[in-house]
Formats: sequence, structure tokens, C-alpha cells
Amino acid sequence: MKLILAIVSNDDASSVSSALTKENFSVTRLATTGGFLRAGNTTIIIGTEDDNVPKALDIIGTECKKRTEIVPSSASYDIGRYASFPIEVPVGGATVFVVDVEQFHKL
Ligand code: 2BA
Repeated sequence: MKLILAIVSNDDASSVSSALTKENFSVTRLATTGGFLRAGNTTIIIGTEDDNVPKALDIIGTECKKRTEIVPSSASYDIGRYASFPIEVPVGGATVFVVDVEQFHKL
């Protein structure tokens, strides 16, 4: 048995956990915080048989595809005056650890 720990953006957390649940994976979601950006993200825990790991990774990869989004930004161009312009920022992606499970109990 394996434990998959997938750190995903909060924006992708619902769709990835729904897609995993639909395929009969048991999923736990934890609200977590990245150490570098100190921004909220979501860690999804999945306990599953070894054979199912590729399928889970496939679903996570599909739902958390790296992409860019246009967000509004502003920059000062004169004293006291600001211009607002859209910028492209990278979003999505997943950081995934797959670890061996020594024992699994439901007590
Ligand atoms: P990613 O590498 O895609 O990592 C996204 C989030 O995944 C991280 O959030 C962290 O919560 C988790 N994570 C990634 N690698 C991990 C690991 N080896 N162990 C445990 N958790 C891990 P943040 O820490 O807020 O990082 C956000 C993004 O900032 C990272 O995206 C990376 O592009 C960049 N970054 C992180 N640490 C960096 C550093 N020391 N120097 C430069 N850039 C860094």
C-alpha cells in the first residue's frame, strides 16, 4: 500500500478531490501553508494500493495542470499616479510524494 501526499493550489483542491472520489479513491484534505510564499495551499492525502498509484497521479496531473492566468496588477508610473494593467501569472501544478505504508488500520 502507498500513501500519496499531493500539495496543490487551493483553486484546484475541490476539482482534484472530486475527481479522485469519483474514481473511488479515499481522500483527506488538509489546509496547509507553503513555507516559502507563506500562502495557503491544500495537501491531499490518499491511501491506496500500489497498482492504483499511476491512476491517482494521472488524475492529479490532469486536474492541477500548470497554466497561466491573467490578473490585474498596478504599478506607479508617476508620483501619486498608478496605472492598472493585466499580467500573466503561472498557477496550478502539484508537488507529490508517494511513500510506502508499513501498516494500515481502521480501529
Ligand atoms: P512549488 O515547488 O510548486 O511548490 C509548491 C508548494 O509545495 C510549496 O509552497 C510547498 O508548500 C510545497 N512543497 C514543494 N516542495 C516541497 C518539498 N520538497 N517538501 C515539502 N513541501 C514542498 P511554497 O513553499 O510556498 O513554495 C511556492 C513556490 O515558491 C514553489 O513552488 C517554488 O516555485 C518556489 N520556491 C519554494 N521554495 C523556494 C526557495 N527556497 N527558493 C526559491 N524558490 C522557492
